[in-house]
Amino acid sequence: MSRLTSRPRLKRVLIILGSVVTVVALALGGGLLWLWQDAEISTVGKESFDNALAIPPLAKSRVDKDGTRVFDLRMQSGEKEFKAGRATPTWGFNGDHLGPTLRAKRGEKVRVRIRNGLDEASTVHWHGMHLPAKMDGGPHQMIRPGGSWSPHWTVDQPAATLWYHPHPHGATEKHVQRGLAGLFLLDDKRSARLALPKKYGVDDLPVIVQDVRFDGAKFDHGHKMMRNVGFLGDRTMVNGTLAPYQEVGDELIRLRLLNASTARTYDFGFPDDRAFSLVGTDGGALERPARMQRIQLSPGERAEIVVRMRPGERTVLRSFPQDNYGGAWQQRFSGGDDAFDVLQLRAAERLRPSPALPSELGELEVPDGAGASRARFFDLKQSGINGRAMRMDRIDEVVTRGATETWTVRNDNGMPHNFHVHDVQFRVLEVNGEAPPPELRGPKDTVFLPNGTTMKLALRFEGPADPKTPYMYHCHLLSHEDGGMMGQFVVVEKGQKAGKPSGRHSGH
Ligand SMILES: [Cu+2]
Repeated sequence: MSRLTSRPRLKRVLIILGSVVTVVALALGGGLLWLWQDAEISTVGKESFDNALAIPPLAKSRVDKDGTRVFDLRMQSGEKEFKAGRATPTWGFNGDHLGPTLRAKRGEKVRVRIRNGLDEASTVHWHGMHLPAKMDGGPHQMIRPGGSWSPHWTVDQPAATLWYHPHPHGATEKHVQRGLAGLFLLDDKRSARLALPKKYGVDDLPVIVQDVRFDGAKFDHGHKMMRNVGFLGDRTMVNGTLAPYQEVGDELIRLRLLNASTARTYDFGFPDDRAFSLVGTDGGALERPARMQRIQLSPGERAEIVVRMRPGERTVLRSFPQDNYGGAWQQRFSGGDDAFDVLQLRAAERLRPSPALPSELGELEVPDGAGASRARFFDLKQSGINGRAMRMDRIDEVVTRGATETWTVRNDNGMPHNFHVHDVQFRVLEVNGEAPPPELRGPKDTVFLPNGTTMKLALRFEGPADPKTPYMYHCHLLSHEDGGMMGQFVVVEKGQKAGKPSGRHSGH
């Protein structure tokens, strides 16, 4: 009897089980499909371009009795209307959002008097600058709320587009996202002589690109599911301007592109695929202009490009989808499939003639690896570099002043990373065993390493020696950096040992 009834019951149970499994599988599949489709962002063709681009003002400075150029920066909180009638809480330098453009010449002594008017401790780091470790503004040079700090150094490097931003251990992403960032332009005799567009805000435009997402009037800094690169916004702004346009009146326009986003990598170009000339990378001029149609920049990287305008035209600086993230999954969830209309350029009906670009820009000062005395290896993992998460009281690497070294950096961590080294401009010798492309042939301080990339770099450490105060090397995807993807090196005299890191907030 029981055997006769158990068969249909078993069948019913199997049918129900099968249905439940099917429903769950469909739901999971549907959820994944939704996540996959929801992850792709495009603002192409959707931007109104009805806001005039803000040009960060040049910072005022004065020259001291001893010839030092002195700047004042105050970190402060405020509000800014990115959208009319909606006040967004922000942070800025000498204003509500972002900061003025500092400018100095090679050979000049500079001092920046910084006051922290925030209710949180922070730092100001000079990204790309060669300077003593104590002046670097890394996590060991914290400025308490209400406190001040006056780093000073002598500019001794070629003309370049550098920038400044906070670097407090564990909170850099938040401080940059709220608006603490600005440009630091360096000039030299060569840059004064070269026939490149150089009228700031006219034919030489600062282009600070950041992605944002709004929650009503407020910034939404939340990380979405699967985005292990960190924060990815759903639109871009330039110099803090949403939907920006810029009127231009010259044939040749120089764009100083800075990716000041926290995690997003862009691939810049124009909708008509016009070629432009890359004239500079992170640390200054290339040997000669390189014609290209796209330039990829990961967080922290800069590029100076010169683009030719046609009278009366409107064109758009666009970021295109990227296909080199090392896999479809990473590409989708790390922002590689996204596209943005970033900045509209509106050319006047009659354009002022620009001189032709020089065919040679000059010699590189970065080392070529000859006579390297030491090779080091860096394995990039989100959990830490070379298997170790950042510790404020641990020196990871000790380098000798004046030494040239080669650093091999590898990412096989299954997600994009990049690599930034403080104090130096380096040369990329190899990318996966091959000669680097033109955009990696200039002076660099930050390089993009998608999964499956190994780069060999040549670096020279000129000092001064300071065995107790470290410089940082780290991933510049800021939530990775905050999470411990950072290490410390000191520069010492030959035979000298590293000391214990000093600094008010060491041992964090
Ligand atoms: Cu990273």
